[in-house]
Amino acid sequence: MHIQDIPTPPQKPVYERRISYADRIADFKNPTAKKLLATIARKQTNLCVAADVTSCKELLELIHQVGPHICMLKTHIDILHDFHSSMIKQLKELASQYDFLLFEDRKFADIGNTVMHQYEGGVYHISDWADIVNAHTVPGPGIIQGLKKVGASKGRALLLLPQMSSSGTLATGDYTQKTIAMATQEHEFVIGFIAREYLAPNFLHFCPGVQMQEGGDGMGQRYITPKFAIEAGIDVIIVGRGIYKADDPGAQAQQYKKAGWDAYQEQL
Ligand code: S5P
Repeated sequence: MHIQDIPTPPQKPVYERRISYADRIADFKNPTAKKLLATIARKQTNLCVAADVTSCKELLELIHQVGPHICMLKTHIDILHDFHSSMIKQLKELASQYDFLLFEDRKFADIGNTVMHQYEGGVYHISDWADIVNAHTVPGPGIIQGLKKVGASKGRALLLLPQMSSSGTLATGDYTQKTIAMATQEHEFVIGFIAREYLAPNFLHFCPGVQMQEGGDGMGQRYITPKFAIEAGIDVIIVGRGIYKADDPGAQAQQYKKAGWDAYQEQL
């Protein structure tokens, strides 16, 4: 199909039934999706920590605290003020030691040729270490083609953003539906969505903007609770400040892990 032809999908399906993480492994061809689902089932955690700290030391300390309780660590590698390339080796080793996946929240947003270079090269060589990355669909489906060229042969996976957690987001309505349609055309490489609710079958749904109390941060972020997110059909909750700003991030991660897992089990 020509990349300009994006069919509009049918009405959003209603979230009906929770299928266990383990039982969904067979639904995916993408090895990263399979690995993530197996990790969630094995460690009994649907928690991803958003590690938005700004120094390498803080990042490494946080990983040692939360590593045992998470299925995935989400990074913004470009906010580390003292980034050095040896961090990548350490990140990979810790991901293996604590058994979690790495998600670089790069939110690519340019034409295919540009994102290809941003994903593969530059300072961060993201495709060498990030199991999962994400992309906005503003440029159209060419962005998926560019990322796929680099990531597919390495078994990597892509998430799209049909929705955002922030107030006033433009990612609603037709934009949301067209993004889902783009994902459907690339179902092997695109494994899921950043979303606030269940959007489509056979995709994984990752929800940021989660804290124990509903509310906001005064800069547009909108928080829902782990239970609310899971009940809305979310598969992985993403928690940043709710964990890394806590006095004891390890203990706090355990609380979120329990909240997310209990809510999931109640649905089975
Ligand atoms: O819509 C979104 C998408 C993302 S990936 N809203 C978000 O907040 N995020 C990211 O999730 C954001 O960049 C940050 O890293 C994390 C939320 O952090 P928190 O501190 O508000 O929990």
